[in-house]
Amino acid sequence: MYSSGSGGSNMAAAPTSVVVLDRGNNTTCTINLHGATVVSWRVNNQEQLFVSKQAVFDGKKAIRGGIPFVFPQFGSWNYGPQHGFARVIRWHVEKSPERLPSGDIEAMFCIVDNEVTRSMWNFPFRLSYRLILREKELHFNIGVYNVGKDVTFSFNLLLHTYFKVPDVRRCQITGLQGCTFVDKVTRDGAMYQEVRDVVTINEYTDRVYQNTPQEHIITNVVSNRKMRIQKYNFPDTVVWNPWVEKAREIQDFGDDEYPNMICVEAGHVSAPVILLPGTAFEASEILQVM
Ligand code: TA6
Repeated sequence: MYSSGSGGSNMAAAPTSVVVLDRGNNTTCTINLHGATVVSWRVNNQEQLFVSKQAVFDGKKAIRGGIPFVFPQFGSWNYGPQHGFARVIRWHVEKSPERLPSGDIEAMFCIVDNEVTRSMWNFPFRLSYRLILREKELHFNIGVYNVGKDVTFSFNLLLHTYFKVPDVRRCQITGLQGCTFVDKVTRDGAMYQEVRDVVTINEYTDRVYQNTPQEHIITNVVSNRKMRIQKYNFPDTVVWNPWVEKAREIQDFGDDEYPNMICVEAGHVSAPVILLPGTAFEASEILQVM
């Protein structure tokens, strides 16, 4: 189902196309074609994702919240915008929402290289993004194709997921104990090791955990339930909360919003993916409300 409109809470916006997967039972997933950003995932009418009240939908910058698609660069980039171009360009609908025999809803989105992307990153590629909405799960399957014949390219890939939480100070994240991480808060570029069995957030946090396990659980998400993250071919996990000081600095983020979100992001960012001509890279993630 297509509808024009912002696909987010801020209605005063330039119309962009929005695709809605509706499984029934007030279980839906809404994708804004600007960046193929998932801007809403409702399970039994409970919104699982955080979108800032100050998010803009003018098609000019990344949507602040939901699940921005980070490619081909994670972090600052000399050749283009921070976190790459995928989250700020318009995607195509490769397959409109369709009910599968299982009752789940599937849709596919894609981008291919064009003069805009080549002006920043001069490689021929195709990026395919398949979403499946299940009863209490959202599945993401990503394919990156090097459609060239003679040039190898490398890239980062990450799903920058903003989970909605009643109070981030009550959340616990499992599966990070023993992992090394880069702490982008200290910016000393040093490697640290996580000693806690569960990671909690009580200050400005911006960490890239490396070679993390396939599964994380976040406690005390919406309705005090748990969110299970399973990831495949995403070796890294980024944990971010801007806290007070950074929240004030981010224009499209409310000063009082940081307690109500936590970013736990599956990605391939510590080392780039190196893709030979004519080959593909696939990664997937499953989010499950427990
Ligand atoms: O994923 C964490 C992070 O890399 C932080 O360093 C912070 O910059 C955040 O992404 C948001 O970045 P953005 O470009 O969307 O403001």
